[in-house]
Amino acid sequence: MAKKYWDEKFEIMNESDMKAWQLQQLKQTVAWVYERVPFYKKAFDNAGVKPSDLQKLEDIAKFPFSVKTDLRDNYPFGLCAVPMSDVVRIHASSGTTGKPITGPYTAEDLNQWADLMARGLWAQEVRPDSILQNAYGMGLFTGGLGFLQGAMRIGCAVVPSGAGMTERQIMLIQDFGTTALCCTPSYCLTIIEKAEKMGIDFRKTNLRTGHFGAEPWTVEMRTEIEARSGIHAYEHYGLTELMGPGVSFTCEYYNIHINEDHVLPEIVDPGTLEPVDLGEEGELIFTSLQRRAMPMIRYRTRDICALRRDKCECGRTLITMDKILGRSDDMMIISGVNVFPSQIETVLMEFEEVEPLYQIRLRKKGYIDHIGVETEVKAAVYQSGQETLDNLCKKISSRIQQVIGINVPITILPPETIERSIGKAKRIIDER
Ligand code: ADP
Ligand code: K
Ligand code: ZN
Repeated sequence: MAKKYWDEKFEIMNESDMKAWQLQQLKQTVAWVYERVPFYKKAFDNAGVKPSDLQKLEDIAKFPFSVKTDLRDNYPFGLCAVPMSDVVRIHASSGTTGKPITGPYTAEDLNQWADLMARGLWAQEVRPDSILQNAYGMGLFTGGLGFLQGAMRIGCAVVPSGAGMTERQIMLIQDFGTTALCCTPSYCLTIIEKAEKMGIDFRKTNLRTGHFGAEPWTVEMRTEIEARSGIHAYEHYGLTELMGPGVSFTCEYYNIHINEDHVLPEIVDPGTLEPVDLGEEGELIFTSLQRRAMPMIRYRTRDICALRRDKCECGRTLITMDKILGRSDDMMIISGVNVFPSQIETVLMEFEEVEPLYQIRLRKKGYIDHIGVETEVKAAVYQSGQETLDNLCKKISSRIQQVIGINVPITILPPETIERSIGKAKRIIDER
């Protein structure tokens, strides 16, 4: 019989065993960086803590945080804990927000990463007889090679199509009988839109699962993808600083399980940096537990979500995280209200007339930030006259007012105006 879990030992480990495992790994990792990375030695010394202060898991709270600028200040390899002779690969972030973040790996780091990717993909129905089309960008970005290695570990037939050339993606799905599609959720929507224009229904192909990640997307967006393609839309989450994708993955119940045998999660209040309770929203913090080339200690991801330890029907005991509300970098303060693009997305997706395409224009009037939301509507709706469109804009505005509490003007752009994403969609156009 085929196994249900890729790594049963850790995926269904009970909480106390997991905590014991985490503590043991944590002690080793903290000592590892203290001895090898001057940045951490100095940071620990300044905070008056030493690796031996770590007696129980909660003691992690005594250790200093690390942030993106620490990586930038030590660019490119200042936080690397091993000599280059032990590094076998170096990835870098796509640089959404400035200079790239580097990610060096030892051979064992790569091995573990591949295994974690296999764990997630296995939970998402990928098997040796799957045909997996990997449309994440190949190269420096961790997405492409991360998914490739995980799929190879399972032994499925990988089609490394890379990002872009959308018509060719659709041809490959049809001709090769692709069963699993890996890409960003926004690129999947680009592919679906193009297929619809070509008169192709993915329900009539072998495509069954999508493995989406690398950017925030709402439940409403996921539902739209599933309704328009007939696939089950699974999710992956990760960041270059912590290896890339492979930090967490959804099971069939859409719960996002964190690979907590490899990364220790915490949630803190982004203002006070004090830990918050399970179920409470805050900034996600991770400490590497097994990585050796560049272990991160209490790394502030700037991603906002909550952690939960609820029982999941899939049987996995791995802690879960809520869907990411957004990055704190993308948080806008409008009329004193904190707004994330995902909140706008949720409202827009309530409207059947609206396409899942939008951008938020951020402007300054005097000292105050204002936003305007631009979206596209279905072609038929667009042709139905200015009055209809004006009414629709009013309806969307008043719904945003009701849900988020701010007044936002809506502009409906002509079809095909908003740039179609092949990777991470750009939601905010900052004109300040
Ligand atoms: P960059 O910072 O250049 O985008 P990364 O590829 O390392 O480089 O991006 C990691 C970030 O992408 C995460 O911190 C998070 O903000 C976002 N991300 C990745 N996966 C998801 C996901 N499933 N849901 C929401 N956001 C995600
Ligand atoms: K195979
Ligand atoms: Zn589950």
